Amino acid sequence: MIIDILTIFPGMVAGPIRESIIGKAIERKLIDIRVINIREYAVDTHRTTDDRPFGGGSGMVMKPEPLAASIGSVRENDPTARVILLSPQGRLFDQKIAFELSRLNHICLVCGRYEGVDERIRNHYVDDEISIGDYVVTGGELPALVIVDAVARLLPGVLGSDESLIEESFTTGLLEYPQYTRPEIFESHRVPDILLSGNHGAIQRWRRQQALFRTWQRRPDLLNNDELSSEDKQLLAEEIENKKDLGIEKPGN
Ligand code: 9WO
Repeated sequence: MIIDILTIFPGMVAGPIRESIIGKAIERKLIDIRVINIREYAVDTHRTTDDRPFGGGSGMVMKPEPLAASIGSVRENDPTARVILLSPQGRLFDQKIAFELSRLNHICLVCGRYEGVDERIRNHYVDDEISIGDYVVTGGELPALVIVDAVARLLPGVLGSDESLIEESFTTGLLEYPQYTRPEIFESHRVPDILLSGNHGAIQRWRRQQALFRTWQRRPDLLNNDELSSEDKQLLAEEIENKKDLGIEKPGN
């Protein structure tokens, strides 16, 4: 897979990519990430990438020409590349979109800065617009890194075989069950007995029940009741009763 990142701050993305599992995936030629400085496509003597908004108001807007030229250079060597603008107005990124992108041969992530990009870029140069969430950041670079990380780890061979198995079991659409490691007693708090029992059937059942309960308690939006088996419904109902008896009820925060 080829991932192009268009930015006026190439240093902001180069470091994190080099230092992560993505760096290893690049060395192993599983991904090719090219960081392109939009400023190099600005033709005036000062290499200007921003200008004042028509209609007045504060702040600056990304000029269309350098963005158009840099996107154009990507498209002309691969017309099939999916050009994606990172923007608070985009569709909300989730694991389903990560899978969708991981199936493409070439994506081009365009990072906005200042108060935004000229609307004509959005309308005539961009194929797709993605947001990583409803909060204000100073530009698209960190959101682009989030997407690169989430997509890269889904490519065949990027994760080790152990991690790939874990990945599969996480694709349940539920939150994680509670995890413990040594010591058995930490600051007087014990690991649940069942995890020390050696009864793998009982452990599996407990983990499934915990995952169901946590999801019900903290992220009910992720629970689709129609998709739960009758055993899942029973496990969840049982745990809701258990926790009620302990005085723990919704909401979980
Ligand atoms: C403005 C805004 C207004 C109300 C609620 C949330 C809001 N977020 C923003 C905002 O993030 N403005 C941009 C900051 C202006 C252009 C440069 N910035 C930016 C953010 N580029 N890309 C993002 C971004 C944010 C989240 N997901 C993907 C990209």
